[in-house]
Amino acid sequence: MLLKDKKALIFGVANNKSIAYGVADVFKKNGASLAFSYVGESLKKRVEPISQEFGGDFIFDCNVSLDDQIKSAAELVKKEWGQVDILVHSVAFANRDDLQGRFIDTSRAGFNLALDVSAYSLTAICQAFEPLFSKNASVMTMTYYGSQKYITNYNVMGVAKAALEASVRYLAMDLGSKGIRINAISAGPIKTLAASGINGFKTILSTIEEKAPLKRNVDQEDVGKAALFLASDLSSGTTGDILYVDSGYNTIGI
Ligand code: NAD
Ligand code: 0WE
Repeated sequence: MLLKDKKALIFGVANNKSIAYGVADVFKKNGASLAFSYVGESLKKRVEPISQEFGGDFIFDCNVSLDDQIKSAAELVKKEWGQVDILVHSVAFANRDDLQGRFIDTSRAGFNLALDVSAYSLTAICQAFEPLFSKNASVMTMTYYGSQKYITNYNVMGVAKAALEASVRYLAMDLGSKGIRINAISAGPIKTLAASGINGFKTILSTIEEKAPLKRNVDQEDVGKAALFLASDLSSGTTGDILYVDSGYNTIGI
């Protein structure tokens, strides 16, 4: 029970395929208390039963591009829990049109949207929740290798993930003096809602099976187990870092 008596706030469950769902599952099995965010009424209907399944303490509406909603979320969490031990940021969005064709065609509005929801939101959340983080709290976010190398169609999301990963390093310094750690998990491709309808996604999955050291794709449970390490005291000496959960794909050259 690595997370006994720990309170974990989870942003980014959409359904039972979400990476955040896999993380919640492992956290629950290790004794954590959970609370979940959702965005708008349609996702509330999906998140409510998932929260019930995990015996969640409460759910809350939070569009991470709205400062007011982040502030209200922090107020609610303060009232319900008083403090937060673990915070999971598993949120990204870009216009579908910007995840195909040439990156050079990205509009200013599309760029700003992707960077706002997928990168700045981590800083906005840390800012609002900083007073609620317990001593030795652990924050984590989800990233992808398209931040480091060109990946066909990932386009503006690659730029957003590069900003997200750099944000992790700067937030680690600001929060470090309080004993708070923040890291990113760089997951290999997983078939979730955010991956559905992506051109060439099947090719990406089969490339991993063929080329990655482990010769298989990762799943939500692989990510959940890495998240357990980052959430628990086992990672007491690790912050500002990117932990790859990608069957080793990022380590290969030829
Ligand atoms: P998902 O669709 O299940 O989760 C994405 C979540 O983002 C959803 O819950 C959605 O409601 C939320 N979201 C979008 N816009 C939001 C907003 N404005 N405010 C609040 N929430 C918002 O897909 P997923 O694959 O589980 O994605 C979770 C994270 O994992 C993302 O950061 C994604 O970039 C990252 N990731 C995914 C993969 C993959 O292959 N699936 C690989 C590496 C990293
Ligand atoms: O980060 C992601 C997904 C991000 C994402 C996906 C969507 C699809 C639906 C952000 N915004 C949207 N907007 C939508 O309207 N991944 C790591 C999964 C992913 O997405 C890709 C990938 C991979 C892998 C897009 C192109 C190429 C590869």
